[in-house]
Amino acid sequence: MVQKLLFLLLFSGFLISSCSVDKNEYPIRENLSSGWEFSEFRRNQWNSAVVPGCVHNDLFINQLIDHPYFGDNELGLQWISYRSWEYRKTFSLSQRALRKNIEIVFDGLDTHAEVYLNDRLILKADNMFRSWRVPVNEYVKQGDNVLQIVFCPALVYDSLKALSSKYKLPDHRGFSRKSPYHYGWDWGPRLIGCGIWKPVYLEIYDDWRLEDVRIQSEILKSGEAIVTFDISISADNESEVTIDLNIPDENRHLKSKFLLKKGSNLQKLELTISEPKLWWPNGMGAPDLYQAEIIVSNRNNKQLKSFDFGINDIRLVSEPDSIGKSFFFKVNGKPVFIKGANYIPSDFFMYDKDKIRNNLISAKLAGMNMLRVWGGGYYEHDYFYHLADSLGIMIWQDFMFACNMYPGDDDFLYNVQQEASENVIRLRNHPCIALWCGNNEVDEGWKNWGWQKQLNYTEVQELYIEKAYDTIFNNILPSIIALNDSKRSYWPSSPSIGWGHDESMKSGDSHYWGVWWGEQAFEVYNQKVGRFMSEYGFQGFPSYRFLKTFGDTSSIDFNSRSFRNHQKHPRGFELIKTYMSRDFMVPSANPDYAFISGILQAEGMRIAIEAHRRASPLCMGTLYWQLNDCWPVISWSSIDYSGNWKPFHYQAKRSFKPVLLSVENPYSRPVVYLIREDSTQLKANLELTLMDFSGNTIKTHIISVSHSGLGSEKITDNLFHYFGDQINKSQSVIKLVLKDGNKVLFKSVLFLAKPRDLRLSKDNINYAYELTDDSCVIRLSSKKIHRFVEISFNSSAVIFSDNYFDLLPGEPRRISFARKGYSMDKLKSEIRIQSLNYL
Ligand code: BMA
Repeated sequence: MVQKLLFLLLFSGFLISSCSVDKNEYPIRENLSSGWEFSEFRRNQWNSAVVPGCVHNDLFINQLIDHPYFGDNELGLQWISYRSWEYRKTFSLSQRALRKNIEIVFDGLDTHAEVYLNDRLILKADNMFRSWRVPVNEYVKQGDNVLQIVFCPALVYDSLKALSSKYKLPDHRGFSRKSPYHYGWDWGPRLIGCGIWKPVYLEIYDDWRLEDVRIQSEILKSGEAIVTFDISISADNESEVTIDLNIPDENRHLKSKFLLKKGSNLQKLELTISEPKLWWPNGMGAPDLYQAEIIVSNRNNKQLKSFDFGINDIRLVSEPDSIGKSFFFKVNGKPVFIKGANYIPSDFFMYDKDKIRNNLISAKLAGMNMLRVWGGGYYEHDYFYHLADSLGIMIWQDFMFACNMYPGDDDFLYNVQQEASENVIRLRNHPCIALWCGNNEVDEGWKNWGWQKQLNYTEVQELYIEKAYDTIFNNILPSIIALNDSKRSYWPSSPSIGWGHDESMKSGDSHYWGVWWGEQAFEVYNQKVGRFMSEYGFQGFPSYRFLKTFGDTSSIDFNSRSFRNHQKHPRGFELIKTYMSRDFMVPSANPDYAFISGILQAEGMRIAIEAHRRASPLCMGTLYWQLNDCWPVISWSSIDYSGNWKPFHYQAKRSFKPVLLSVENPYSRPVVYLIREDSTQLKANLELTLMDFSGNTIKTHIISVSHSGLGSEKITDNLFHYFGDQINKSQSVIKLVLKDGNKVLFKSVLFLAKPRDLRLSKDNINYAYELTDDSCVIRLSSKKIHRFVEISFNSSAVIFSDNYFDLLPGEPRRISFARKGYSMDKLKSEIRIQSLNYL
């Protein structure tokens, strides 16, 4: 019972949903999100429903099912996907609301839905990624109105389509425009639900409507910026309006009169800003934003839109060069090395702002400048992009197609076209958007995964499939970008070439899965470096504390069905163990196993990230798989579903530092590289100290170092040359300190043998606490060297200034974290400190 309660608390995001409605936007905006009921279709068993939401959430909050995330409940809940579900609500309209235009707007319906208003069909929806606006004047009346939505199961729709289609798809989910991951993924459950997943409301107005404002900026050579505002207004008839544009930060105000014609209208306003504050990504400068407000008005009507915009120029440079074809980003004219990760939905079912915020802030804290919104999830909520704008995180935006082939019939193509235009228009004003990408691993799948044979395609079917691919990814999507967001780049498929081909290391972006899927050693990452690494990864367990909430068992039983249900990769556990036994002693106790698994992941990913950074400028970016989880699971993520940073996230923060000393081949022939993001020249000293595990210096050596700025340079060959036979690999380390005069630019410690071969002492770690007004500080020290020191709380996830670090004798560490009301007593009773030494 206690477990269940804890589980409910942890997953409270599941229960809470929120929608933000811009109150100023329209004269009358009637929110229809409350008072919904739902029932299985024609069962007439009505219960209250949460909108925005989904059927699984509604069944759960009405205690009709157990929580789908808990244990192996998912497996017993598959019936939900095969049933039709019905939602209804009554709303009342006053005489005053019966204006010339009454429209009902659904920001998102998941997915195949028929909508009835007062028993008359007003809409058939078939795309989760589109919104729907329906004029309803002829259907509404003064007083009570009944809105009813019937959702038909996507699984049934997919099967029927498969029967009538010219060809089978590798996965029938491709027939529905619904989040691919709902059908199950190698890090997520299979729970194919339905529901009103985004806000629903009425918009009531007379005569005309301010539809959209498109903002484009251009930075001129003179340093000035021209900002244009394309204002779209739809009108029932001719009338004159006044348009006011206010930019308070600049103290600018533009006013113009405009004659509306019947139908669609476009009015352009232009503004020159003489010393613009540019939007820069994290690490390059501030993500400056301007506030703007547009008011359109005449005697009877006044409509307003207020928004932030940024002035920047982000381009993908993909050009033939001596190696193959480059792939890098230029921001405001400057090439930038991309550091980041792939993003999946932050919760399987519900929109959870807190989780999005925690994930994005964690990305920023780790030094990231880009996230890739991966094509198997959904186009993220507006909040996500607003936050990315304000944090300086660039967004690589996939269209929602992943690991499958797609139909090419007219209805499907039309649907895709509408979806793509709408989402490009919704997102294009965000300065964070860096790239539009057609799909995830569709081209790679078609060329390398053997679908042709498995599905026995005829030649004609193959031609149809290729034509559909070409139409969607080489025609429809790029044309939509050209029309609606022409300054931004489009990339048809990620990766551009599959990882089995040498060419993938020379051109375009690469997903490298030879490590993990191909079971290659982590060290292979040193060779397999392409021009831009947009995916690679390795799984790691989340904390043991969190694992214990996955199911009923008080300890983790790897063989239990309940626990295994939270590992979705068919060979996940085996692969972790195989890799673990290569570098670590495999622990028998479960808490230790979880700890080592986390460190194993961090170590593997350190090798990958640093290999990519060392190869700059040949390689110009690294986006690991994956930042976050959408439910409690063992996966490739660096942040678990509860928001806690795995050891990997702390390592990513260290490996993404703007100044980094990175060592290749530490155990055999350590070669040191210096990576800097500053473009100035540097002359510095590298102090090398060979020491034993008690901190005694065996020998020191100083190397003078010069670095020409921006990028990676080798600064010394084989470190072992400096110390010769004084090295005892299992009992000594080399400390590296990079100094500019007395200023320490970077400091690290190099272990010379695999963790399992180190002769670490079980000597104590001493620690003391200190509370300030807003933070807690832990001071740690030890007489012997400690590898991978972990600080954890028993019951709360917090972000420490560092964690899973090495502790050197005579070099105490001071680790801080936000206090969040923790008392000294709580701290003392809940904090745990351990390291590899104790295992
Ligand atoms: C990548 C992703 C996902 C998958 C991951 C791990 O290729 O695109 O499809 O979850 O691999 O297998």
